[in-house]
Amino acid sequence: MIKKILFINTPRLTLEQLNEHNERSKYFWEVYPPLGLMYLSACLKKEKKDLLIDALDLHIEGIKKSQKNLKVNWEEIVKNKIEETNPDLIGMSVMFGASFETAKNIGNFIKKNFPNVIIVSGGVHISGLIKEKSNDLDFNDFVSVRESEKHFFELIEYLNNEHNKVTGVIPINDRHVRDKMHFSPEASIIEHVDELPIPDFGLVDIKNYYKHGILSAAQTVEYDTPLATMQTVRGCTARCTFCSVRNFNGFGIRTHSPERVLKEMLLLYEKYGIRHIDFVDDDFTVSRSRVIKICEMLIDKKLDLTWSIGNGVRLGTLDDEILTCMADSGCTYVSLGIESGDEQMLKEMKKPLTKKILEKKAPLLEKHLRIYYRANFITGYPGEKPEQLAATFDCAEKYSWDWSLFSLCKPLPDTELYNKILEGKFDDTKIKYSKNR
Ligand code: B12
Ligand code: SF4
Repeated sequence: MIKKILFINTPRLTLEQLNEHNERSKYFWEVYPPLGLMYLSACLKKEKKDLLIDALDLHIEGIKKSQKNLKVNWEEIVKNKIEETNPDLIGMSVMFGASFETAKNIGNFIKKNFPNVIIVSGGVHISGLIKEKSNDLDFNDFVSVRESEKHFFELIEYLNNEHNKVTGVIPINDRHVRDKMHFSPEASIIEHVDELPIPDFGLVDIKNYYKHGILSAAQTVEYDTPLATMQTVRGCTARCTFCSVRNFNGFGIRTHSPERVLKEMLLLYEKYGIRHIDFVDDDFTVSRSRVIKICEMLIDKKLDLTWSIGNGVRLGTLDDEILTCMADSGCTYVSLGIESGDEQMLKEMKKPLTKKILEKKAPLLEKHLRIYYRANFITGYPGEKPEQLAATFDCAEKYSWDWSLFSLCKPLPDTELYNKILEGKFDDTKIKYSKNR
């Protein structure tokens, strides 16, 4: 019987980084509240009033210790929390390749020391690994794939013998499985996202996250600004080969209504004292009228609140009116997925961008200087030639982005690029790919 659940957000930081204790580590970390876990918690709390839910955000707990110059030891933090909360089930969020090794070590530690606790993982990275049927997932009893509000809820009901059908969950062993036929691996998509409850922002001490680090939009707000994130769109119109969004969120695109967006923002503002919200959406500007309505409602409210789009906006969706409206309503920062300055490379990446769009839209940014623009570029995409890389650097210089960020291409599990590499469709004999970055 599941009466107590402990959620664990696995850290992206290594012990080496955290135990360095240098001056930089005092304020330089990125601290994103665990939004996915907040959604799961809200769904359960709405329907299952007797369930006790607690959370351990190991990412921020590690940072807090490091900031006090204390040695960080994941196992010690996890052990103390399990002894304090005595959970029947632990739900781990494994979103990044960078957190996978730590997740695995913690999972194995729990399995060994608390063998009665059921371990369930979910999140983008672990969802991407499931097809590979690797023993690396053995620390789990179950893995829930993709968006999991419905899957996790069904699993809890299953474990409590309330029904016999679970979608989107893969049993890793049969310890708690009555019949394998009860499980179907296909993920179910939540079509009408406004039906989802508002995330349980109180699951962690969200009010105080800003005291330990920043969001990527930090250069546009004071360091003492209380911060939070929101997701208002699920999915993306594009299908870039290196990105996991299409395979993870499915082909459609689902947006929250402007009214729901405002309601969530007001809750963060009024109840939790948040003064800057970063939208982690993959396609925030997919609907022009939706964005304009959100901005107008914010302007009407006259809040002491700024906001940003820290993940990535499609340049082609921007125009004078939308940028004016965004800036007037408090937008301070926009991150843009440019990726390459070479037409052929953009085509290969299936990026929804052409040189024509770049030439037409990039100069707009110079007119809207109240917003800080970060352009994201990918270097080292398989097959990229030196002259194509040079075109990317030219593009970074040519337009007036405030910050050009260059990343090395890292094929992520279950993306088109990764799958092509596995199928041997690239000559990658000279490249060493890592699953764990
Ligand atoms: C915000 C964000 C960040 C933040 C940090 C976020 C954080 N919490 O720590 C920052 C800006 C720091 C960041 C950095 C990077 N990011 Co990032 N980021 C995101 C982004 C845009 C939003 C995450 C989010 O809040 N989603 C919203 C919540 C609601 O969704 P969710 O967490 O997935 O949760 C749902 C499910 O996954 C599941 N679930 C989650 N946890 C659990 C737990 C259990 C028990 C269960 C059952 C289910 C479950 O249920 C939830 C509800 O449906 C995602 C893209 C995306 N759309 O998700 C990329 C994404 C996670 N990032 C990605 C990448 C690649 C990076 C970088 C490597 C980029 C780079 N080149 O540097 C770096 C990481 C650097 C490092 N090594 O540390 C990839 C990860 C893919 C992968 N397999 O690793 C993503 C998916 C982007 C993409 N399109 O490919 N990122
Ligand atoms: S536009 Fe951005 S979020 Fe959409 S598929 Fe491409 S990289 Fe992913």
